[in-house]
Amino acid sequence: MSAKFSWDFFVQYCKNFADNLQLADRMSSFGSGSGPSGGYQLSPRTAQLKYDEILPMSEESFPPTKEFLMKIMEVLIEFVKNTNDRNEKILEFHHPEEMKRLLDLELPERGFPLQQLVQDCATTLKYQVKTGHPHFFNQLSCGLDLVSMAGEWLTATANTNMFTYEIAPVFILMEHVVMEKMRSIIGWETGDSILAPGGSISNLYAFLAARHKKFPHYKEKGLNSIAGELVMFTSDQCHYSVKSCAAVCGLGTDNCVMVPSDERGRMITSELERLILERKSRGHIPFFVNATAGTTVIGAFDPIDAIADICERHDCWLHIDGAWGGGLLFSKKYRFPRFKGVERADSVTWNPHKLMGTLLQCSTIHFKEDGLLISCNQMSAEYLFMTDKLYDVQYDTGDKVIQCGRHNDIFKLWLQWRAKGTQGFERHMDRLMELTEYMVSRIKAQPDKFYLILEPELVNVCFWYVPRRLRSQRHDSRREEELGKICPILKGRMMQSGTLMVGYQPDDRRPNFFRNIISSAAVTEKDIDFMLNELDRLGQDL
Ligand code: ABU
Repeated sequence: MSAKFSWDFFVQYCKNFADNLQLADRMSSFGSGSGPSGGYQLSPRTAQLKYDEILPMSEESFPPTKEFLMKIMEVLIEFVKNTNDRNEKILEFHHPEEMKRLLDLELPERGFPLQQLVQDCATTLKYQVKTGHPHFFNQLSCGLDLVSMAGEWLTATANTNMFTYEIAPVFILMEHVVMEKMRSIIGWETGDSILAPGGSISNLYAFLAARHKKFPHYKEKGLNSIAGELVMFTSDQCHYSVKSCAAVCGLGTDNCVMVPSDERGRMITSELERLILERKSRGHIPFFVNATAGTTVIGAFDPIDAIADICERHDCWLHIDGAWGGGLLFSKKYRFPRFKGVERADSVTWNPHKLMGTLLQCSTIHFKEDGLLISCNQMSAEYLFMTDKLYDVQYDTGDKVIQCGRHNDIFKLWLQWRAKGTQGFERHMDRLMELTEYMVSRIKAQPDKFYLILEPELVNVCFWYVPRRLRSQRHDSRREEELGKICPILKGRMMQSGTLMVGYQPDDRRPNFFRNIISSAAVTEKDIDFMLNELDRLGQDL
């Protein structure tokens, strides 16, 4: 793509966006209504129009079409404003039955007019959790990056499918550029990549490519082409999607061997080798090892370099599930030792919609070897992937994947990268890690109120809140049981009050504990102080 083309495209996009904002301002100041009680009123004439009286069905109707879309834009921008307002609640919680009463979810026989649709949008966002709120620490994907969001708006407007260059020429080229850049950050000069619908499916692509590489006849001959039981290995802290590959792809979950992890949640490599040898002695075929770079709960990094040595000795494919931790590849400060040896992997999953803050969803899978994806997944559907098209058909990337239609997840990432630059992403990673260190220091400074479970390797801070009655008790398994019971009650209070969201879960070593995630660019030290104080406010009588 030439620089000129992308610049024109960007300038035009910004102009349109600015025009729209001005119009929205004008409409608000004319008292057309904004905000939850303002009702987002359309003009009387436009309000009662139906969907078939605006574009594309009514060709003469551009003014009401524009008015309708601008009003929707107003609803969205108000949500953005509220999301970033620390005095606003994160959510207005209602139990499902109560929520059903509050919402009108009816699908009518005859369609509603435009005014009702505007209200439907406003009501939907009124009850939606603001995952971009600075006090939302609940999920791996937090935050609302506004450039990426603008990209998503454009994507929705362009409404194209990513299977052929024919219908998505700009986006396909963007995908090439961004994927190549991500591979170079991993440390590969060649290779191939694709965007997939989520980290779990990215991991599945890695599994499929690994099996295809070792058993190229599987594609045509199926199970009969493999004389023996295939076995895969992953740590007992891995994301469940790795085990799901074994179920989905015919190995059976008994052939997804869970390798024990150490007290920090990292795979014990001596155990990996022992288990590979044990399976080999039974005549099985170990072929795939998954190393996790950032486990979901604890944020642990498996020792990639040592695992790569074992994979080389036993001829196993090495996949890195960096769906969560992948963003740290940007950081010179935090990349090592966590990702040491990553360039030795055969495939890497990396989700920009997590640490990088790209809007959901944006998940990538990268392969060191070029050509494997297409060879593994190509079905050559003649109605889509004709080889005699007027352009170079290697750009018809749709035949590399097992799905047909593919959502455009690249533009929002490309635009975000244009805004931040590679350095901006590096700064973002360093900032998230610094905030995590700040949170740890604040927890350590209040040992009566909080108990840090382990020193984080990533932005997951795992801890217990200690209510007043348990503060003088010795910390042992009995106290942990009690602290575990506090978590769901305190989480319930957070949601009822709408002021804070922090996740909790048990793991195989301990009862419920809080897992706080700092992956939003909106968070500051003050928000971390707020979080700890609010936990104490909500929980001290427990
Ligand atoms: N795919 C893992 C997401 C889990 C979380 O956000 O907590």
